[in-house]
Amino acid sequence: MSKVIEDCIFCKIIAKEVPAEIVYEDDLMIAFKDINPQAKVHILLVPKVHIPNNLYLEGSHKPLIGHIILKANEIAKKLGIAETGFRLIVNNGTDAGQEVPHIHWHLLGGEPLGRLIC
Ligand code: IU
Repeated sequence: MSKVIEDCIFCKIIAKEVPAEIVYEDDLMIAFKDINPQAKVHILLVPKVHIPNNLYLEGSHKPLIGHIILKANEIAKKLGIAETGFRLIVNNGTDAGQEVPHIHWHLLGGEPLGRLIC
């Protein structure tokens, strides 16, 4: 069981103290539906360990990151959005609009998402 960080909503979801529509879970991560979806399919992929954002990742997290990225493919397939395409996004810090300081990957798809200028 991961340590619950006080006032971290995602730690509370992981600890089942706050409900969420979970689509996948294992020892390392949880995936649940975003409460304010920005696309037909909008899932958040969240490691169970509390890492505030990308800047806090360390070498020891490499297997965890690989695991989450590969699970994104599986979840996209399971939800039927793999063939039509999807986007994986991590917001880091204020300018990126990060609201929840527990690293997470947004998995978006199920409809055309528009083009990003990058
Ligand atoms: P961000 O990258 O930190 O901005 O994304 C946070 C997301 O978490 C955002 O899309 C919220 O709608 C979503 N979310 C949620 O799914 N459940 C919650 O209880 C809260 C935020 I607070």
